[in-house]
Amino acid sequence: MRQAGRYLPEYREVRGDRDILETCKDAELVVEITLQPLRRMPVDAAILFSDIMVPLAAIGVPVRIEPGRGPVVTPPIRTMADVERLRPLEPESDVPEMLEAIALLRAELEVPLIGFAGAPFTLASYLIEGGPSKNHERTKALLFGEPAIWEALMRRLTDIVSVHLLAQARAGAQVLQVFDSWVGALHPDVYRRAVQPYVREVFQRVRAAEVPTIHFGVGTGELLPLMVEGGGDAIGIDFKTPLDAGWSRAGGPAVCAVQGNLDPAALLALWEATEGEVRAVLAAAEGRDGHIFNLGHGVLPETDVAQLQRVVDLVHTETERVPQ
Ligand code: 1CP
Repeated sequence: MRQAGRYLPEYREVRGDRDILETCKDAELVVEITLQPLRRMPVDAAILFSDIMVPLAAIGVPVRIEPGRGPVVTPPIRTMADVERLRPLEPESDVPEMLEAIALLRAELEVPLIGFAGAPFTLASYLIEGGPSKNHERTKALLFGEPAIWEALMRRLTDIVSVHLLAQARAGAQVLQVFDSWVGALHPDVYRRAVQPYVREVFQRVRAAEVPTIHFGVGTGELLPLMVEGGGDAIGIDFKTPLDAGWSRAGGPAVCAVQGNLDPAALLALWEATEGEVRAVLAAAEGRDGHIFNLGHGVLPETDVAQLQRVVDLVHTETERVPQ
């Protein structure tokens, strides 16, 4: 999840006041930061240190990540002329450091490496809003009011995202996660019409990589069946949706695996309370195959590492999958 490294003092030390997008262009730093959480606890997979805005920065979109805020795009992208300036991604020349870091990581890691990208809608929302947004109203206004611009933008982003994911898999990523973090802002009918076709194309193109895929969004209780249709071997269930009900809505274990869904805020409580929440997630999964235990969204920066370590141990003990 986003900000995985942010709760670690060693991450803050390595980053210093360097810009996160600059950090992503240094293969050795990317390797180091990706490995940091694994040195602290025996999680079952590593997530590449990167950000969903990396491929957009790489094709020249004026984006920076503001500390404490997130991605800011100035000027934002709102006209057909703006959209036409988004050129295709050429991973070998645009994100060579990321590909190099993936290869280096594969040589070091004993657990699978997860590569990722933002989904077209979530990327579009940053481009159109110009930054993080609560209600995504400009994005929706464009989607409703300027369908030709919306379609052109989503087509270009679909291509960029697919090419970016396929390159990560070729470089060695063993799982690919697609973050459609903000898609929960949409009515299901709007999702079906204006988002799902593009997400489906991403998953169809990525199938060529022959690696498992995860499809994640927040506030998606109403969208889960449509997200499953969009694609992904596993569907993320956010922390506001009961895992068992969400899994049923997604079609159940015969249709897809699920990832989730501890409330990240539960990690801030006393251990007894945290433990109760972890056990509740495990109980909802009922030990069925196809449950990937995870947080229901990104880890909060103020989280105590010891709490995460205890959660990892508890999950391993309870699921009898303690690594050797
Ligand atoms: O090690 C890790 O943290 C994993 C690498 C990672 C991932 C998977 C980062 C680094 N970003 C992401 C994905 C990401 N980035 C998502 C999708 C996952 C999610 O929903 O959380 C999103 C929406 C972003 C955009 C983004 N980047 C935000 C959110 C802003 C908003 O709209 O609320 C923020 C705060 C960032 C900055 C960022 N990216 C990553 C980190 C560690 C940080 C924190 C800032 C920093 O350390 O400087």
